[in-house]
Amino acid sequence: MSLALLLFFALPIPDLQDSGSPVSGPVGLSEVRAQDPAPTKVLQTSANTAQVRLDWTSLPFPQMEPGARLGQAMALGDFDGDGWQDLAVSAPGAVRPGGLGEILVAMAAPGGLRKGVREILRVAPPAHQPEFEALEFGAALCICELDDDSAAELLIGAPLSGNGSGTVFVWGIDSLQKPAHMLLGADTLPGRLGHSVAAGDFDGDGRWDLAMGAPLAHHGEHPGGAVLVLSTKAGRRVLAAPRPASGAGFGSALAILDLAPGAPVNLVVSAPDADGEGVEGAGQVWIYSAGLRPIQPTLLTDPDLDLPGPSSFGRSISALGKTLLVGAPDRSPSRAGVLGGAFRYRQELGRPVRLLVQGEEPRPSDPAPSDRARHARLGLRVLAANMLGGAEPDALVATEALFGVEGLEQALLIWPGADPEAKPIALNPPPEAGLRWMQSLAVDSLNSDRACLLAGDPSFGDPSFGVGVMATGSNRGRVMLGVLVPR
Ligand SMILES: [Ca+2]
Ligand SMILES: [Ca+2]
Ligand SMILES: [Ca+2]
Repeated sequence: MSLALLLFFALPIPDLQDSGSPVSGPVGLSEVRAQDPAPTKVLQTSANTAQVRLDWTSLPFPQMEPGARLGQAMALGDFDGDGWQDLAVSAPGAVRPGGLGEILVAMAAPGGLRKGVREILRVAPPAHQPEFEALEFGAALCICELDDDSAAELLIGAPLSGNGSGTVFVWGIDSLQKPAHMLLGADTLPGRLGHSVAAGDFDGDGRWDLAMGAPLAHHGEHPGGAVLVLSTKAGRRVLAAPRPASGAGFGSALAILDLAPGAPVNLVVSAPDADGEGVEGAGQVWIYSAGLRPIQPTLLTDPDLDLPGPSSFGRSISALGKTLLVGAPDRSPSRAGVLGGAFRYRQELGRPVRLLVQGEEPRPSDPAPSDRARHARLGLRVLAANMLGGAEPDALVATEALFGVEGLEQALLIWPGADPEAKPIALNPPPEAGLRWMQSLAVDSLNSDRACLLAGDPSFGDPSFGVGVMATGSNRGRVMLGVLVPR
């Protein structure tokens, strides 16, 4: 990044009230709801386990200390510009001189991560600020391009820094040996700033812009979260929660929707704790038009209007190209228990086509259907990625416990993108999988003849650690690489 650009980003926000929030209320909202005539397909979840499996190996990161949680977040990017995607992984609980959190970057060997790791770089927060500690450094990561060279930079959220105000760092400018640079200090937009990060050219000037979620922010008269956008064309802007309500969690997750190659991208912002019409915690997802034009963003909500409880629609979101996935892990189609769900939207003929992926109803023959179903939480995490080789992105959907797949406590399902009618494939977990073995996910499909899945497991650790009812393992964490092979 040039010094001028850094200074541009470092300018103070003149007035949060006049920062150009494009929304003021519900007037003119374009809502996609159940009555939308776009076709809805309810896909089956009877997972097909017969086709492929993952061949797992552990990436050679050094062993972390207990509580480090390596694998909490990850981002794939070519940080040295050699053409092979490297992997940045955070350990936000690692104790370091600059605070809590460290990022390890696995530099891929020629041939990609699947062929090996050439070097591990360590990125810690700057240690020279005695009055300031970075906390939960690396809780959110994404790649960005700030200096227009062939090597990616890394955007790093540290949402608990500054008493929970939140800070954002950037790493990889000029030299990979330099520590992360603080891009935004505490109190820029207090409220867990950096809980989520995303980057892309929102304003259409050809240069990358940055977005950072602050889901607990109160922006002027707008409680309920906000997103800070650093636009190369328009400067700093704050997107406030479009329907102001405390606790909505607007900015909890961000995604980039790229509907037309070469055109500015759309910014997708979720508010998974927002109330719906008569339903607490229904959840919302907002799509801001390319160019961040001052018009109402598009609202997506759970298509079922009569859900009995919270849905948490938007707890996880992921986009690739024109495909948007939305996870709703708390949705319950009946009162039998929490099953969860995930939705796939694709822009076709100017109207999103909604594909519904819904958790299974408990079967009457099941001995304790409600207990098992309550923990399903399908859609806890979603990832749109090219993994199976089709023309359309595949949908990876994680669940805490999938009812009906033998032997899997947590399950990762993949719905082929090429054939929307196809049944999902249940991917086998790595050996000794921790409780959250798919906390973070990425697919490296550019550098290998066969795609590989990267799974961050911050819960991994010594099995004997903390024996007892509350035993959670030592949470050292690890990162697994799974190569898709025929079964
Ligand atoms: Ca590289
Ligand atoms: Ca660069
Ligand atoms: Ca731009």
